[in-house]
Amino acid sequence: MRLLVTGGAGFIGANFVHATVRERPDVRVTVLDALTYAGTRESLAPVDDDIRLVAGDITDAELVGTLVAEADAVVHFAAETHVDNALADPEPFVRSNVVGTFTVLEAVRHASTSKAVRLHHVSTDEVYGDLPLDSPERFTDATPYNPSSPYSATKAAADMLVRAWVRSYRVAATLSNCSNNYGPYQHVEKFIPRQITNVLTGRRPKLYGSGANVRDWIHVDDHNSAVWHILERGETGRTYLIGADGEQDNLTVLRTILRLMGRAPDDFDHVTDRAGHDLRYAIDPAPLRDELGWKPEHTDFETGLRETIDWYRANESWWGPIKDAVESRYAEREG
Ligand code: NAD
Ligand code: TDX
Repeated sequence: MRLLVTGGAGFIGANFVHATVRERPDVRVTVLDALTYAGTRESLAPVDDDIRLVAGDITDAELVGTLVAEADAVVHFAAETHVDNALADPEPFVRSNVVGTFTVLEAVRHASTSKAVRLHHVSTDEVYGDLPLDSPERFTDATPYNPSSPYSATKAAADMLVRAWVRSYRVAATLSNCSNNYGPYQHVEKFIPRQITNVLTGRRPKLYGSGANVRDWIHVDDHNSAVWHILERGETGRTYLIGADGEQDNLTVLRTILRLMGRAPDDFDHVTDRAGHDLRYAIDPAPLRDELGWKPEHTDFETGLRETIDWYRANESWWGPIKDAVESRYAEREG
């Protein structure tokens, strides 16, 4: 199989490429990535000799058309992904997430006139908006879209384009909406790596608001094994929700990090809350488990977190050079 992976130099995409090279020697991987601030060649260094990396933008119709024409399948991860950045400047989110997904869809549509091309579009649970705290309710594929932030609105728009291209042009696409990922190679702007690297650099971790907001954590390798399940066994046109029953409030996650890193439970700062901060996400992954037979393997969050802390400890060369700049930007916002 010739597989095109957009956004393969980012957090989830790089882990997906590593796992694919490790576990599927029959797959030839090409990565298309614009190498924005969030994507770096270093994340693909361990598989350098096994893949082709094309530095380019998913809004470049000619380039995307050429690469899709060479592929049997496309997994589309590329996007602007950070909610705080979207609040500060939404324009790149509209461009990469909406126009970029449109460009990928058009390339798949045109290539599909002469051969079969399978597309998997990677999306987020944030398209569903948020749930009340302390309710048993979870998102399902029947939950209406209700995005809160410029980030989630652009991901919702992209999902709608994919659904329309399936219905109108019979593009052979599946979609997935996953909950919050954690693991190695995640940008230090995101919650878990930010706090780990704050501790490692002698800074105090920063908690938005009271920390009561709940996220449904999944290890990145479990997200990626679900993507492979859907690519191989999923039904075209279907949306699959990916989650691993990992609900935790932010304060609890932060206290676990502090304990695993030998810090006192209150050794952190409360900072200005995020505007429009979604309260709670929770996924019901039943169809993925029952129909496609997927199950997560990294279900012990504390073990996964300990391994993630060890990875950041051992890989300061990967995150160290950007840490100060990320914290300076945060300091402007957080006062
Ligand atoms: P990331 O920000 O770490 O990586 C995104 C990658 O896309 C980067 O390598 C970047 O260079 C690339 N990119 C951005 N704009 C591009 C463009 N215009 N052309 C080509 N490449 C471009 O993000 P991530 O956390 O790995 O997320 C990957 C995908 O998974 C996204 O679609 C995101 O919405 C989705 N997702 C993420 C999470 C999560 O918890 N991180 C959860 C659910 C879904
Ligand atoms: O310093 C922080 N302190 C803090 O309390 C940061 C960066 C975040 N937070 C809070 C905000 C959220 O409630 O932690 C939670 C997680 O924040 P993020 O890591 O920014 O993730 P989130 O906004 O939940 O979105 C993530 O999951 C869904 C990804 O960034 C998205 O790309 C994905 O779609």
